Amino acid sequence: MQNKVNKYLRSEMLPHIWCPGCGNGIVLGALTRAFGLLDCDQDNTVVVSGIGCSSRASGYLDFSTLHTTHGRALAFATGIKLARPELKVFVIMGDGDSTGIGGNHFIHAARRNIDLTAIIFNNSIYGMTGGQSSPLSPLNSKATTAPQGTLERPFDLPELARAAGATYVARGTTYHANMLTQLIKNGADHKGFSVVEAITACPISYGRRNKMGNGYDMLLWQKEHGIPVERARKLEPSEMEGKFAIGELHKSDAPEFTDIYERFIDEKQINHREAKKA
Ligand SMILES: Cc1ncc(C[n+]2csc(CCOP(=O)(O)OP(=O)(O)O)c2C)c(N)n1
Repeated sequence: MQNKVNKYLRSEMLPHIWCPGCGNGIVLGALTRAFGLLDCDQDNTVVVSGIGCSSRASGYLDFSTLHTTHGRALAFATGIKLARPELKVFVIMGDGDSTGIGGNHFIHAARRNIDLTAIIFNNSIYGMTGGQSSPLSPLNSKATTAPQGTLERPFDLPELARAAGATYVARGTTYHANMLTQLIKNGADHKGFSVVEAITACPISYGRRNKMGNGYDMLLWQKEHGIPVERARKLEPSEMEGKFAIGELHKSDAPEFTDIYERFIDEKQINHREAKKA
């Protein structure tokens, strides 16, 4: 498997910039193995990212990649997909990138059900800028902008995605790396807007401030708090308190946006030709 996926990495760009204990490399590994399972063609796959530690992942991948502006990865990806619907487009974003500055693009990509696979590296914090709270920071967690703990409730990202119209929604963690690989692969196989939340550790800007230990301790935390969705659905809300479901959380069928758009263009061209003939 490793030989099969090495070709997807720009090894000349390594070593990566991530801190010791950061989980982003595990998400990148899962993503790379998912490319292998999908047998992705490097000439017909595009990886788009926003700005942040996690968004640096696109630079390590050997595809046509775009490292765009903060919060705008989905806008760039939407343009690419509309211009070249035959391309497979993956979008890498951080929790701040996707639900803070990019929250508007996120809900509208979901609303359109455009065929993109979004992977959200959720480290609960704005990592690159040193630890400001994000819309996914847990209630009462500490950040540079909330030294006594944030008073704001976080989004439940899968619920937000599903309610906005995403037709494939999953959540994995860096502890459950094989599951994460499979979730990304299934998301990419699904036609429509797919969202895979990857819970990842930021020991430096989040863990340290919130007394969660080092990268290893934070992986164990994921192991203890991530409950497979089949089991989570049988538990009482009180038993799920502080825990989160992992696995495929939502899957549905709905018209996909580039299909709708192409049909619309075809119809207009036929009408235009007929009008010219008459
Ligand atoms: C328009 C704009 N605003 C603010 C910034 C500064 N900035 C760079 S990265 C970042 C936060 C990234 O956090 P997140 O998306 O959670 O990704 P992480 O670094 O944690 O992976 C911010 C605010 C910027 N680059 N551009």
